[in-house]
Amino acid sequence: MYLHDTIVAPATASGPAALAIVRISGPRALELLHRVWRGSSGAELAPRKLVLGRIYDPGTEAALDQALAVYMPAPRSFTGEDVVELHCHGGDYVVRRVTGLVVGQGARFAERGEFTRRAFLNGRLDLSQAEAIADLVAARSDRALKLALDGLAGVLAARVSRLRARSIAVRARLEAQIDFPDEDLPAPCQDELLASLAELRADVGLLLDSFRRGQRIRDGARVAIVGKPNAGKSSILNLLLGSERAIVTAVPGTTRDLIEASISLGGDWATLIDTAGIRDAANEVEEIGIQRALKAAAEADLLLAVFDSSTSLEPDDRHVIQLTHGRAGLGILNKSDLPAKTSREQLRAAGLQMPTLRLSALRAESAPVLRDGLSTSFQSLDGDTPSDSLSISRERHRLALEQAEQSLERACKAVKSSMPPEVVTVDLNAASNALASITGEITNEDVLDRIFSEFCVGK
Ligand SMILES: Nc1nc2c(ncn2[C@@H]2O[C@H](COP(=O)(O)OP(=O)(O)O)[C@@H](O)[C@H]2O)c(=O)[nH]1
Ligand SMILES: [Mg+2]
Repeated sequence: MYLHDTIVAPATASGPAALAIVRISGPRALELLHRVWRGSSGAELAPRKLVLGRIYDPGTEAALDQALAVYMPAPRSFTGEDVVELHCHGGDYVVRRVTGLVVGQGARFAERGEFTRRAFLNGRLDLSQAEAIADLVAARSDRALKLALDGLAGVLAARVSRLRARSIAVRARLEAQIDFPDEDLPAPCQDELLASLAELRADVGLLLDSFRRGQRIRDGARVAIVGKPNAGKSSILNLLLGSERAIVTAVPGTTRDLIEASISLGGDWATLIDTAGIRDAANEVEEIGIQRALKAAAEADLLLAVFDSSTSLEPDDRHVIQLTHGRAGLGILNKSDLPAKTSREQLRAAGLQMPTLRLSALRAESAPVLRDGLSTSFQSLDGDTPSDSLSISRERHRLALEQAEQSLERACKAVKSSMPPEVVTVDLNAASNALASITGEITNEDVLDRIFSEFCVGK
């Protein structure tokens, strides 16, 4: 029944809105439209033209809504099938009724991501482009949007296809050798083969290395706020959020569990994690909180290390400084409104290498200074990677590239130890299949089920 039946679902989110779109796709799309919708004053439906009309209940002839309809005939539609859209008024009840009418006439309610899945199965887009649609819908920053748009434009697919073509070309050379086994491969040919394999492996490795950056762009950077109790960590979180998200008190050890909140910073999205103060714990609950703080710090992309400038440096501060070694982030010398007992120079002498800002978390004017500092830290995470360079951001892509890299590594070893070409081609085949799984040239139902189940209904 798959692909032969006609599906329907709202393409827009629920909740009151000016408009809502109900989408129908499949061979009976146009017929079903005509059963529930009629053009006003005899208006005829022409492909790709919005026409005003009314939706009727075919059972009772009662009018349900005034709606625009548009018909996109196969194969030049999103799914590659006949597609009809009804642009109705955006009330949940109206949308439910209209969808119900279409189902009543013989359509099936679509599964999650089924429209996009059909687009993939009909060759309208490859799997990486389908995933990019989900990323586009979920994007929360300019950079995430750009990454998703590149994916949708097929930038990743093209890069992966080129890598795959190269691995197929090497295999073709080897196969020529299998066909003429009497002719020994001359040494220069072997060197050339090894060089091509090593170069291909390095290029797969380059794409693989972009994963952390891509993931950071897609999901946002994780910023852990660390420091001894009462340094002002929760106040820094609240300052950045512009709201009293975390409880702030003069009692040391107030924050026990991790508190996460996300903010948009320039073209980036960041998740801030407020943690328990780091010190020798007074009790078991606090100790658990401290362990969580240390784990959050270890996993974060950036650290905001907060120090209380109104107190002298203590062993707890030195512990925090140790955590920052080799890490990106910012030092905050907080409570600049109080007389200073700790200076930037003292922090530096104690081993703090991160750039340090002196400010007061209680003053609103500190917020833009802190945001600027954080933005600069974000940029430093990219190192010298050009801002427009392609990154992979999905675990599925990372795994496939890792498989390809390992297979190419084995192929290199096999050539070096003069294994028969048949052995090398097995590894090359594996590499090429792993690459093909990214674009979905080779795939299976389970993988498709997993990918499309993260879509919403109607997408
Ligand atoms: N004077 C002054 N007090 C601050 C500043 N930042 C935080 N505090 C106070 O220091 C205490 C501890 O702050 P809090 O944010 O809970 O620290 P945390 O334990 O590190 O999360 C509270 O009484 C805050 O009001 C600041 O910049 N200046
Ligand atoms: Mg706190």
